[in-house]
Amino acid sequence: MAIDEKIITEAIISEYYAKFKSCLDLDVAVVGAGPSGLTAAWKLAEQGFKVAMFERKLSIGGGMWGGGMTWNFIVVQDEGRQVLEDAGLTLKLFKPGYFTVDAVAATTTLASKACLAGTRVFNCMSVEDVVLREVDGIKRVTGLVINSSPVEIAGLHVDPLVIGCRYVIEATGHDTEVLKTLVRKNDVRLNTTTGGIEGEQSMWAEVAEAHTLSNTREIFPGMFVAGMAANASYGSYRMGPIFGGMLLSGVKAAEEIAARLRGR
Ligand code: 48H
Repeated sequence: MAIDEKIITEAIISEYYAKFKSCLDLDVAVVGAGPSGLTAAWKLAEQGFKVAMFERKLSIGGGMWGGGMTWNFIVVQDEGRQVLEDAGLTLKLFKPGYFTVDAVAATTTLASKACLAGTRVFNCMSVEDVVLREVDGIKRVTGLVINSSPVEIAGLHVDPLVIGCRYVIEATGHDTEVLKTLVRKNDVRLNTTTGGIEGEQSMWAEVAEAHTLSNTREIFPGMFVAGMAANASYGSYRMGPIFGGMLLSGVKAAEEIAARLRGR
């Protein structure tokens, strides 16, 4: 077959343009493609919601690839194990209640589930701000301000573009970067005890895992926090390379948002 490079270029332009254009009005925009964001995107997209995921890095998967300290296995407790089994992974019982799974297999499988369910993935895309609107007298996040990661990395002064959404899932991990921007730039009060971001505490895996789930909620109208960002926002602990909480947090964010979207 003769190959025309211009057709290859045209194919990429057309496909990307169509994908981007289809994402101007989303049901859910997920920021951060770590385990919690991937799980939430998978669970929402498989129900038919229009979901896009924005990830700064070239690869999706966040902090799960490297297991603990680059030793690439993760641990999952009884709670949360089902999520990986539903994705098609086989876990190995290490000791009662503790299961192991290859970190690369877990990351690629979750990424595959999210993509195959219909999530529109924008890797190499950084979220630099949110869109705020007053809806019925209440300020609400109604979209994301996005820019190409190479623009961000090069420090180029290039204006961003915007997508709209009913809900944002803030799944940016330890840094809670998008939530921090919302708080820094606007006179807003979060749904936390202090009204601000309470900050992450040191290691206490058992409490951290339970809190990851209870802290997964709508922290500001239109914005849910999930995964490590949930604990960092509500002042809870870290847990190291045990991932049940991350997975269940993604499931919970998806369930709560799906219920809201259906009720509207
Ligand atoms: C676009 C962004 C932006 C931005 C960040 O850190 P993650 O893996 O997030 P979680 O919460 O799903 O999983 C946390 C887990 O990996 C972890 O770190 C654990 C369990 N730690 C415990 C411990 O004790 O240390 O992924 C977040 C993703 C990353 O891929 C970032 O690149 C991305 O979000 N991201 N993407 N725009 N502004 N900020």
